[in-house]
Amino acid sequence: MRREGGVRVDIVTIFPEYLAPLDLSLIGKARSSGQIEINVYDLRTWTHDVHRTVDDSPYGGGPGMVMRPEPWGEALDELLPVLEETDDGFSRKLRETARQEIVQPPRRARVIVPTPAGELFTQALAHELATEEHLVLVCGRYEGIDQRVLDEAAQRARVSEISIGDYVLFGGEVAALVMLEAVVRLLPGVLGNADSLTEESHADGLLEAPVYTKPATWRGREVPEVLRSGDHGRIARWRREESLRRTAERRPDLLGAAGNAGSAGDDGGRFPGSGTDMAK
Ligand code: JD8
Repeated sequence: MRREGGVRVDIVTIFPEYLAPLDLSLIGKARSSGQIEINVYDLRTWTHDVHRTVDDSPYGGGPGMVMRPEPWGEALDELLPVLEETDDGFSRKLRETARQEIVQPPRRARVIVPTPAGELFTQALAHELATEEHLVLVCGRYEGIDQRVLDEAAQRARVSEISIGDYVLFGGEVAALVMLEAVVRLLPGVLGNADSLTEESHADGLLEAPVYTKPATWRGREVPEVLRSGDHGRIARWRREESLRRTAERRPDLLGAAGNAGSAGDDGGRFPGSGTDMAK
């Protein structure tokens, strides 16, 4: 049962078993504690022929098959709240109920369509999706889904086509798992200590520093002395230095994006564009 303020996530796919990992670990715990309700649906539920057909040949020719619009249309008819148009995007019906209950009318559902042709998924987008009340993940296969399904859904929900990266997968299920894990861990109370949210990669736009634990010496390899010094100021500076060094080496594109392009702080200019003030 989803608790007040909990997030509802509906996932539609022809391979429901692909989403089994959502029963595990912290996402599994968040589900059983009601912080999040995740429903996985088999698209074939909304087919009516003996072969439960979900695909057909592409108009205009070309390789592979395309997912038929009808099963998706019926699925989204069932999962998306019916809205009568009002000027500010909230349905008249929902507004009436809201007025009676004097609460903020519920927002439209957010339909997420994983696709290699989508906007790139980022930590910032994960934070945005973590504010949604109702997410509907549309997991395609084959060459993709008839575009009219998304155009139709946009009448009744905010539709976002999102890619998890510039490489090609077989379908949307793995991408849905990636996005859901990134979003669920941002929900209040899911992560043991929320602090770790602030110190991690991409939280401040930089890659995180290397991490170590006991033993202090392993196979002749030492843990950096600074980390065993107990001097939290030195440790913080070392970690910042390591973050900048790694980011400059592996993801220089992030340095600019980390909002401190160009201003050469007193890091001796070792991180052009980092502008970080290391002295403090
Ligand atoms: C959804 C069908 C396969 C894609 C022909 C291969 C996301 N970053 C990403 N890479 N690939 C996907 C993705 C691939 C998908 C579907 C997402 C549905 N396919 C298609 C077009 C080329 N086949 C993705 N997010």
